[in-house]
Amino acid sequence: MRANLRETLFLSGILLILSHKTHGQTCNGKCGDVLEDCSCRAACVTLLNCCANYSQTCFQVTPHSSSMLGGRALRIHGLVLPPGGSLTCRFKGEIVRDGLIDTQGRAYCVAPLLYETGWIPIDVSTNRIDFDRSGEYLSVHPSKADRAFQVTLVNATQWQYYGTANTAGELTMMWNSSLITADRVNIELWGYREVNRSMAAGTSSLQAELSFLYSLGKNMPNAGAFSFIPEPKENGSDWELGNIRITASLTSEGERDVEALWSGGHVLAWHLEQSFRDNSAAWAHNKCLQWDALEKKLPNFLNELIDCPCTLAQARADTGRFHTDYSCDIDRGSVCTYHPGSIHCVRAIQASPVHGSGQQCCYDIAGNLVLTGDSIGGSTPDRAHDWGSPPYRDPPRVPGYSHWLYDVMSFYYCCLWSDHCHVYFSHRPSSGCRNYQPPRAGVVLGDPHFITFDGLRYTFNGKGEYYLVSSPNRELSVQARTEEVKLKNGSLVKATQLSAVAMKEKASDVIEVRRAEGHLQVLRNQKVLPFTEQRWMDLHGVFVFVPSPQNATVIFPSGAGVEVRIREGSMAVTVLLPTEFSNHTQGLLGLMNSDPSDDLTTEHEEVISSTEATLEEIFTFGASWNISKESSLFTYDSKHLLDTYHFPPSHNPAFVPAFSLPESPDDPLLSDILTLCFGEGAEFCKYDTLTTRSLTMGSATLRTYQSHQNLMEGLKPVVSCGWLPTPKYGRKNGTCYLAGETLSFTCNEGYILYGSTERICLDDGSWTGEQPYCITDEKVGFVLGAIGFLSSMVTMAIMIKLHNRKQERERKEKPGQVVNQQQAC
Ligand SMILES: *[C@@H]1O[C@H](CO)[C@@H](O)[C@H](O)[C@H]1NC(C)=O
Ligand SMILES: *[C@@H]1O[C@H](CO)[C@@H](O)[C@H](O)[C@H]1NC(C)=O
Ligand SMILES: *[C@@H]1O[C@H](CO)[C@@H](O)[C@H](O)[C@H]1NC(C)=O
Ligand SMILES: *[C@@H]1O[C@H](CO)[C@@H](O)[C@H](O)[C@H]1NC(C)=O
Ligand SMILES: *[C@@H]1O[C@H](CO)[C@@H](O)[C@H](O)[C@H]1NC(C)=O
Ligand SMILES: *[C@@H]1O[C@H](CO)[C@@H](O)[C@H](O)[C@H]1NC(C)=O
Ligand SMILES: *[C@@H]1O[C@H](CO)[C@@H](O)[C@H](O)[C@H]1NC(C)=O
Ligand SMILES: *[C@@H]1O[C@H](CO)[C@@H](O)[C@H](O)[C@H]1NC(C)=O
Ligand SMILES: *[C@@H]1O[C@H](CO)[C@@H](O)[C@H](O)[C@H]1NC(C)=O
Ligand SMILES: *[C@@H]1O[C@H](CO)[C@@H](O)[C@H](O)[C@H]1NC(C)=O
Ligand SMILES: [Ca+2]
Repeated sequence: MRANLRETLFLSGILLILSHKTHGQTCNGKCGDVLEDCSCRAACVTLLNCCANYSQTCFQVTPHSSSMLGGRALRIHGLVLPPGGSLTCRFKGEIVRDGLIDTQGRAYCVAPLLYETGWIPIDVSTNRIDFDRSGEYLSVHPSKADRAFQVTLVNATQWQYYGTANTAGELTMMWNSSLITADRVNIELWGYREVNRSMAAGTSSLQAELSFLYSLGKNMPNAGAFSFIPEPKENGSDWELGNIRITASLTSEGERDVEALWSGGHVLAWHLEQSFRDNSAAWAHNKCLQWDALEKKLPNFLNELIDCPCTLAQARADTGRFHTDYSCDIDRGSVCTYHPGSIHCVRAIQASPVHGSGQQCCYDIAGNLVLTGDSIGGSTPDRAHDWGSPPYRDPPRVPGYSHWLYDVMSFYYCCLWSDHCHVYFSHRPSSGCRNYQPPRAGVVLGDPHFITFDGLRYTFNGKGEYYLVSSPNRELSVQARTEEVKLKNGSLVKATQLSAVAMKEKASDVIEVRRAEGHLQVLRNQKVLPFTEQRWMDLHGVFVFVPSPQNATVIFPSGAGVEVRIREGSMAVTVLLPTEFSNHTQGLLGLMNSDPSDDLTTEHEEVISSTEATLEEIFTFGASWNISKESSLFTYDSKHLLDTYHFPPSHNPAFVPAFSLPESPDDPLLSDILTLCFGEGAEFCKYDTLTTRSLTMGSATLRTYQSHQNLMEGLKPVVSCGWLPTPKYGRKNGTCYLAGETLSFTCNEGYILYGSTERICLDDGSWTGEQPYCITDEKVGFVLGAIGFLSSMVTMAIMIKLHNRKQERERKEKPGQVVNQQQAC
């Protein structure tokens, strides 16, 4: 806040004297800060108040991202050095490495090997002493790094199964030889493991370690391809997971943090010991049993996980908590190698708080959750979240690798190299969806129309900056800025539209998404983020996903998600909040409590009746939610923004909108409006067409409204009665466990069914009937013969009762949700 205030004072000063001269203070060690009389923030460039050597001191790098494995040379802008000059790079203030200078004097730092993702600070020195320049680069999950820089393992199946029955021969890898500026290269194997390191005071903790193991080839031609016949290695299973690395041959074997290309992480089947090659199934089974024993000792992480959405529609709509699992993505043709029978999978975005575990949810073509109880393609939870989790670095939170170690290796042991998948599934059962509650959504669209979390619709045309959602209790704030609508011919209208949203949760980075020339611009802590190399960013206390210049999703640890879209230049914002926010929201999107009547509660806690509110009263309500200057999360990086939003009151009292639109019968637009705007949302469409005098805008509003309706449709709660097993020696018809569904059961020939042949899932979340059992004629006969008819029937009845009671108890612990609507499977 101090810096903000100082900036304000300073900015007022600078604008008064219109001084554009540079200032004496330097940005050494201060990049991103605002100083007494000048600024070292990126915004200083447009505000013309940069400190003297800002552009030399605070540098950008190209490329701006690298796999967390490192090896990529990052060019430092604004720095040219004499050949033979000195260049030292320091990452995160602790990893010091020599930089590179090319023949033209351009300076580079090579991204180091890290076990974390996110923006990594770089300081640079040209005299080995003063690190007086700084910048940052984005370290990304290895599987999200630029594929062009990867060593490709040709025929992945052959690599994965090498040494198992019928898989042998030569292995081949390929790379783009022009990315290594050398005629000859070294090809190395690196292995990953997590080792127990003792710490101070007798404690110990696991540490991630990616280490050089041995070279597959030294001084080989940089031909872009390399083939070899792998040898089994003694004690190969000390390192079962790893990567290939290719470097220029001049670098010494295993030298760290040099320019290099890496392959993807993979299971090192081809490097395992002779006993694996002799009988891989037996070897794998043994490993699977060892893993089984280990899992039984490790803490239970399953009860910490969030339940999966019941339907594909819910999973795709709940973007604040679930995100596409790219290994099974309907938008990329549903190639689901590990999940046969599924067409789309999502992962819970946040790792679970204590264990850093992950949830995965896969859906079949009918949109139903696929469960491991029914199918090998079922959704499986992960002890370690594939994407890692803050603060990363320490197992099991290392992105990618921890997951491979805890969840993927064992899948190879139990499911792929041997036939004991039931062991794997016993520790990684699919989640049901009985405890899943869809989030609530509120939206702002068009010339701004609001639909609150409880579904109240209204239009508020204030000009200024307002709280869309404020939740003091959960420390979430989402602020919105509106600006006057400008017609094509340049004249302004007495109506406004959304132009930016800024948000923050707890101590997270501040994220702003704003309109810039028809697309979206995303800022993190007052600086524009580039999305040219990466669509996803792990930031501090927040994730940002920008799949296109028209769409951005901001995701907070609480599960709150903010979707920003731009269509025909018109911005819309959807805020999704999990039900934990109930009773804890205020602002323009209302008090979320399933009661629309109190949504027009002003900042002064005055409730305006939503049924009788006049447009003027709604305007007063909206104005009351103007933000306080101290709490503003916006970036004011132009004179226009300073003059329009920073200096004047947050709610501009001089701007009075037209409260009603003249819908005159001789308006030439009228007949087109009547054809365009019909059905639900027609009123928004009409309003916006008339205010903007543009059918395109009206149509954009209508489409955005329809998208919101589709979202609400997808988010409708559904009732699940929970999974029912297939009776042993029998069959179950159906794999959908939602209200209204019927499951039928039959027994194999020679068996008799006890219990219900049909069970129906009721709206209250319970199944009708009794769980069926299949029992042989002989067994019945044998039991009868041995103990006598009566007592055996009693025994059996008791057994069935006990079993049912146990199931009943489990179900009671996981009650079904409130019935709202049924979803056909
Ligand atoms: C910035 O200016 C200060 C003082 O003029 C100087 O000491 C420092 O070396 C400069 N830094 C760079 C990167 O040019
Ligand atoms: C991949 O390797 C497997 C096993 O060696 C082999 O059967 C298959 O033909 C190979 N596929 C290709 C495309 O080379
Ligand atoms: C190899 O990399 C160079 C330099 O980046 C690039 O121009 C070329 O297109 C790449 N070739 C292939 C086959 O990807
Ligand atoms: C690490 O060491 C500690 C104490 O030495 C031990 O209790 C713990 O089980 C070890 N963890 C692993 C994964 O080996
Ligand atoms: C393999 O492991 C055994 C027992 O741990 C050890 O004695 C031997 O030196 C190891 N061999 C190699 C090549 O690491
Ligand atoms: C712009 O167009 C609107 C309606 O189409 C009209 O009312 C207004 O006068 C025009 N303004 C200018 C400056 O031409
Ligand atoms: C962007 O948003 C639009 C409008 O909601 C949607 O139709 C489109 O699929 C989104 N695109 C991406 C890449 O998410
Ligand atoms: C919200 O508050 C109301 C009244 O105080 C209370 O009845 C209701 O149970 C609360 N809902 C939740 C989800 O906390
Ligand atoms: C703006 O917000 C303040 C509280 O932050 C409130 O006192 C003031 O009345 C609001 N302005 C208007 C015009 O409602
Ligand atoms: C399973 O149920 C479906 C519809 O409920 C029915 O059409 C089908 O015949 C049943 N299959 C068997 C094997 O009973
Ligand atoms: Ca309400």
